[in-house]
Amino acid sequence: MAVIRWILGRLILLIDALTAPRGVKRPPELQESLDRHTAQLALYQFKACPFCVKVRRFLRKHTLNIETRDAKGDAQHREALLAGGGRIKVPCLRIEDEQGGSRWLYESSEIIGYLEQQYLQPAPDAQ
Ligand SMILES: N[C@@H](CCC(=O)N[C@@H](CS)C(=O)NCC(=O)O)C(=O)O
Repeated sequence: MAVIRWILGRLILLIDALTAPRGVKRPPELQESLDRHTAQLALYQFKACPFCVKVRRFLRKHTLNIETRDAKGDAQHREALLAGGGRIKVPCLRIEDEQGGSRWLYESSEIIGYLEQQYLQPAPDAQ
């Protein structure tokens, strides 16, 4: 079973690498501003988890530069996920607020929805 899971994981990574989305190109000042906002985020993930691949592809497609943290191989990140989020389940987005507090968002679709709403919607006065 572990071998089959390993093979499937490699296959997912291979397909992901072969079909990687290009990523939007923004004017540098716009990208820098976006990067400053997304610096408060971290994605806890496993490399070969299909739900994590889904979120990482979304990040790449929209050029959202968000730090990814390996919650499988890195014991510190794994402990932080368990302590902060309450369980070892990935993907999980850690959202830090201005006061240094954090919110832990599970579920790939929820994460993508949050990122779309927070960072990819045009400002109301730009519509
Ligand atoms: N519905 C979830 C599924 C996430 C999921 O099943 N992740 C697996 C790794 S691929 C996991 O963390 N399993 C550990 C667990 O559920 O305790 C999503 O879309 O994010």
